[in-house]
Amino acid sequence: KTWKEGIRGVDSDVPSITKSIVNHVQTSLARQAYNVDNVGAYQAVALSVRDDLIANWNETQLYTTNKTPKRAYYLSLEFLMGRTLDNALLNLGLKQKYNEGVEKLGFNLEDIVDCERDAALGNGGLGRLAACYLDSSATQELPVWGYGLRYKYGIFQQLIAPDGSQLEAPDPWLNNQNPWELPRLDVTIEVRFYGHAERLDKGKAIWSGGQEVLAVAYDVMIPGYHTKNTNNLRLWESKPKRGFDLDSFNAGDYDRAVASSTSAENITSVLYPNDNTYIGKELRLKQQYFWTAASLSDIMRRFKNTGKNISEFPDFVAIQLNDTHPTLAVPELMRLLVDEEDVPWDKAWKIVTNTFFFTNHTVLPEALEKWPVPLMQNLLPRHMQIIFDINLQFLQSVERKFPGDRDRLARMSIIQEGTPQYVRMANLACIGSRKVNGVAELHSELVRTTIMKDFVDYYGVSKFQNVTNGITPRRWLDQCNPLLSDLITETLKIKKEVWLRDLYKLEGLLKFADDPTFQKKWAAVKQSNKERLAHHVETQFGIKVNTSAMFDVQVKRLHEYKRQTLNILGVVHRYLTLKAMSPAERKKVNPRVVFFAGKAAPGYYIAKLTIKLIVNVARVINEDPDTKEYLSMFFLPDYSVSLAEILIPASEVSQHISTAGTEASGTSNMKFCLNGGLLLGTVDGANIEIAEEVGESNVFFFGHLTPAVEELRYKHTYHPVPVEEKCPPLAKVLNEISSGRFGDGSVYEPLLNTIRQVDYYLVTEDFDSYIRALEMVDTAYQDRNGWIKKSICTTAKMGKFSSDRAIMNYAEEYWNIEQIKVP
Ligand code: 26W
Repeated sequence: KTWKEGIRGVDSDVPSITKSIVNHVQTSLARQAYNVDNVGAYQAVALSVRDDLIANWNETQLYTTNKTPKRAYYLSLEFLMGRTLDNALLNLGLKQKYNEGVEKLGFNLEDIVDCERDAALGNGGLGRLAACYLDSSATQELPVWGYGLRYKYGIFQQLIAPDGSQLEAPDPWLNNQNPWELPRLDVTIEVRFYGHAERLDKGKAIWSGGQEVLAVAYDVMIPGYHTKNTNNLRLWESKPKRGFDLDSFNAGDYDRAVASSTSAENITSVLYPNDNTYIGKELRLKQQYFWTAASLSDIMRRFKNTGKNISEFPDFVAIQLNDTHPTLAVPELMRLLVDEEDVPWDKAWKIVTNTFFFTNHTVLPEALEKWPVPLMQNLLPRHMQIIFDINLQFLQSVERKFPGDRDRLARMSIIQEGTPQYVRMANLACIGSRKVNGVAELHSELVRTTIMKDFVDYYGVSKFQNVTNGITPRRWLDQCNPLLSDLITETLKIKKEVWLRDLYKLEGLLKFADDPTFQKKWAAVKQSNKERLAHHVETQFGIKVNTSAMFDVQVKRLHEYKRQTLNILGVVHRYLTLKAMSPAERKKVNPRVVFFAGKAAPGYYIAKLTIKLIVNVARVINEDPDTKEYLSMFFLPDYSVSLAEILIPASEVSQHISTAGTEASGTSNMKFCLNGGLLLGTVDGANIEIAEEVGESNVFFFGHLTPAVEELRYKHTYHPVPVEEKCPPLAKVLNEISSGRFGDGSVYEPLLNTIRQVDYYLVTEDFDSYIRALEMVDTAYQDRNGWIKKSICTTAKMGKFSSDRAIMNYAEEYWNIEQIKVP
């Protein structure tokens, strides 16, 4: 008996695969077989794979529905899925056969795979984490559904103008049809906005009037790895309830009639491109309510179909809130229970607080969502009542526990007083949930001691836990780095599917860490991935890259707390040092290529200026005949999941250098290390746990620790010391930039002044130790075999960071759901 038993499609042979592809070309695409380009071939191949996914998905859903187990729902405003075809082929074990089949038809599978557009319905870490968790839920055969929005436009496409400015273009990712979704035009839900709420007795109310829009379901199939189990991601699209507003139409006001339908469609038009910065736009609140209302109504309908009693709701439904974005689900479930199901308030509250679980992903104050009460009152009058009622009961109970502590009440209140008042979504999410978790040990501790401190005092510490993030080793090793995956399989002498499902098995590599033949093969894989990246960069951007230099990578959203500035200032420092050397001295230097990529929020001025600085410094140093052999730098535009899949396997060092205490976890740090890249970072987020696993001698740590940060910031504000005094080498770097060495220096003053003045993220405090850490990297790299050994040992110890471990943690500790084997 093999894993293939009962899985639809996995036993197809090559002739039946080619037949199915040709069939789709002629029927679904209505094209002639001799008249197909790569894009057409991609569509036909995708449709052919989709047939198998649908069969498995159908059986899974049918079986699970009949079995009526407890289910978990992952509510996330973002799912950063990337491409699907390659992943689906690997999960179904069909890659080899499709390779052959496609070849027989005169195509190349890699080229076909490259035709797919990324599904980029997310900003960064939070959205990609949701995608990894879907992969792991399906692989672990857990009854988990994702719920999100089907944005017409994903994260914007980033263009870099010749002067280094970031430009944003829309991402119409659905233009060429999306074979991976199943429109469920029969699953539609009405969602109300505005109107008025009239209180009845016993805490109930009637909400009526206002505007009604329709939510239409689109289902995305999520295949598990080597299992029939195929889960569902349900994305909602907004539609006008009637094509036009009859009243306006009758009044002869055609424009207005059409405008109301446009406003309904606008709700799911575009993903908001802010990451870690809250912007209080009404349309964003509309998105949040539209999505939580549609999802909860769907979940409630599914629960009621089981015929269970409403009090059993939490025994059959667990809902994970991915950050505060879906927090309206708390008052919405109260509304459904109290107003529509006639459940008494207290009983309803018990159901609610046993259903929800809340994950916090950031402690940055500017990221915490708070909505103006007048805005919410107008858009969601009934929810505002419910929130005030929840708050009143809650504060009364706090008052009983801590009598007379007015400050505490003010801090814990869901409502922040002032003009206007605000609804604090994190407080509401915490009060409405059974458990609250952070995403790495340090971060969870910060949640307990800073933003949630009062709540820990009130509820006790056991409500506040940790689940360290994880990544799926299917996409982030097997798919993106097939050479390494094969080398590991051949070395461990166990089947690939075994270690890909139990990543701790990678520890078996440790005993080969000193083996010279293995080391040689390991290094050859890295070299080949460096060449793959170089080839990509050359064909896409027309830039030549020196593949014998060390590849040093920092790719992530541009943000001051992530400190791309530290990296670029370090590069300038290195450049100045090289310039001051004699040619003979330079020959001893380790050549280095520094890659950057990442998007800046369109309104984030300082982040955009950082990109401009990187691009313009790169222009100068890449052209300098004295140094270009030893140091070059590239900003790769339009960072995406697909670009990450090429960059990560090619990296020898990657940088995760946030100010201590600011990066909740980071997940790309795990991806780089899994692919044998070494970590250069601060003592922050999941870096700490990575170091615990791989050993401190295998990472390059630097910088102040979290407890020092607050005190240093205080000093910066009240007893500032000029950078010339504090850190002369950094002052020199800043002055070189100001003085125009990399183009008009005045352009960069606002950026440089953030460092010269308050320096909130402590670049001046960490610069010296950062430069020393870079030197340690150089020294370690000179010892070729020592370096390769570190690389092997790093990969070998990454077992903990599989998202399978993380998702099982949620399933067992929080959701209390069980694995289901579809027969
Ligand atoms: C309201 C604006 C906004 C938008 C997105 C605020 C906050 C967010 C996200 C929560 C930001 C985010 O993606 N956080 C990242 O979450 C990852 C997954 O847990 C962590 O690995 C990153 O460290 C964290 O920055």
